[in-house]
Parts: sequence; C-alpha cells; structure tokens
Amino acid sequence: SKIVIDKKAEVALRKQLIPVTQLEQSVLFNRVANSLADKLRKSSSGIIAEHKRRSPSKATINNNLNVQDVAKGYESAGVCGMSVLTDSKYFGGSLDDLILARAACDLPLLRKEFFIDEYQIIEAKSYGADVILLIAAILSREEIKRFSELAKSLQLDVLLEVHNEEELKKSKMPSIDMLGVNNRNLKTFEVSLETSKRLSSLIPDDFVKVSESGISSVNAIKTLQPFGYKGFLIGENFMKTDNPGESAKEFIN
Ligand code: IGP
Repeated sequence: SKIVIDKKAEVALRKQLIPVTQLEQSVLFNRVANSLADKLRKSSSGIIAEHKRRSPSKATINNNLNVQDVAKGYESAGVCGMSVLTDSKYFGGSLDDLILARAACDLPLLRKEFFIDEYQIIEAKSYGADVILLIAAILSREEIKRFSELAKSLQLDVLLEVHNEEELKKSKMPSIDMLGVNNRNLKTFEVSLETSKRLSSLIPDDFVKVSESGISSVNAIKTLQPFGYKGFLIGENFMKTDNPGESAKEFIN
C-alpha cells in the first residue's frame, strides 16, 4: 500500500541519519516502562486518550494546542494512557510530540505509528514510549511475531489492531498484550461500533480487549463493556475541543 511504501522510504532515511547504536544512547532507552495493559485490567474507565491534530478522514481536528498541555490535561483527568500520533504525512505528528508528552506526564504512552521496520520500535523506546501499535492489515504473521517479540524484549507493551476476522486469526500469539478492534474501516473511513461487538467473542480472554475509533459518548462505552472491552481509544472526540483533558474527565468514573 501507499502508506507502507512511504514509511519504508522515511525509515530508510532516518536510519542513515541516526543509527540504532545512537538511539540506544538515549537516557530514555533504559527507562522502566509503565504497562498500559496492567492499568487497563485494573481500571473501570479504561480510557486511552489520543493526541491527534488531523487525520486523512477529517482534515484539521485541532491545530491550536500544545502537546505538553494536552498530556497534562489527560493525566489529571485520570486516563489510563495516552496515544501520540508520530506520523507526519497523514496525521501531522512527530517524534518530538512523543518526547514532549514524555517530559510532561507519567502516563503510559502509545507510539501511534505505521510500524513496518524494527528500527521504529527502537525509536519508540528511545523517545519514551511504553507501548507500540501493530496494524494487522499491513503486516504478515511473521512480521507481527518478529516485531512484537522485539518490543517485549524492550519491555514495551504491544497493541495489535485488527478490523476483521482474517486479521484476527493471524494475530493471536503470546507476545501480543492487547487486541484492538478498529471501528473505522480504513478504506471507506466509515465507523461502526458493531465491528467491536462482532469480533469480541473471537478474542481469547488472555488479551486485553480495546475498542478503537468513533467513540463519542459514555453510553457507547457502556454498550461495549458487556462484550469484554477494557480499553477505549478516543481521539477526535477529545481533540476537537479547546480542552481535551476537561473533555476526557467526563469519561472517567
Ligand atoms: C482514535 P477517533 O475516531 O476517536 O479519533 O480514533 C484512534 O482509534 C484512531 O486515530 C486510529 C488510528 C489507527 C490512527 C486507530 N487506529 C491507526 C492511525 C493509525
């Protein structure tokens, strides 16, 4: 796909500029990670709040906020973790956003990125992430295994994202901590919570279940909890407001 081709070019360039040995020199590389999966298991709210300036489906969501203020707001609201988009081309994010969020809060941080190479996982660790996202739609089973095992060796949690039965089938393995069902169809951008409901019974209990995208009310969460969901990834609903932290508060009990 276009995204994978773009990412491969981007990663090839970054590798030339900053070798892995240099990433490993970051003081953050030896930081003890904070487990998002553990927090979600213990929480009754389960909110993972995202920093998202824009998206391919919505253009601009919010360009007026400072990522450090957003991180502090989410933390004081009591969310379980924060997702930071680092893709610049489609989402207007960067690794700077990740390191600034790290400096501003102690929340488990998810590096939200299109991971297609081990190098990006080392980067995630050296910029202070606690969790990586792997997207089944763009990875083979072999890649999912290789990438998730590398992440575990760096003490990072792994959230594996699926949006249909076939993707789920190839993704179940012990190095995956959380299974995320994306309610947004990546081709049509259509959102339906039915996707989370339909796939829930196919996800074994040893994975923390996360429902992603298109969640805009506490009521939506209440309809998903009986299907076993413990995590709820919410971006636009918080980011479209002037104070994402305040907006997130209403979702915490
Ligand atoms: C958040 P929403 O509809 O609340 O803004 O969605 C998150 O689920 C979404 O940004 C997302 C995403 C992704 C972005 C889910 N999977 C993969 C980029 C890549």
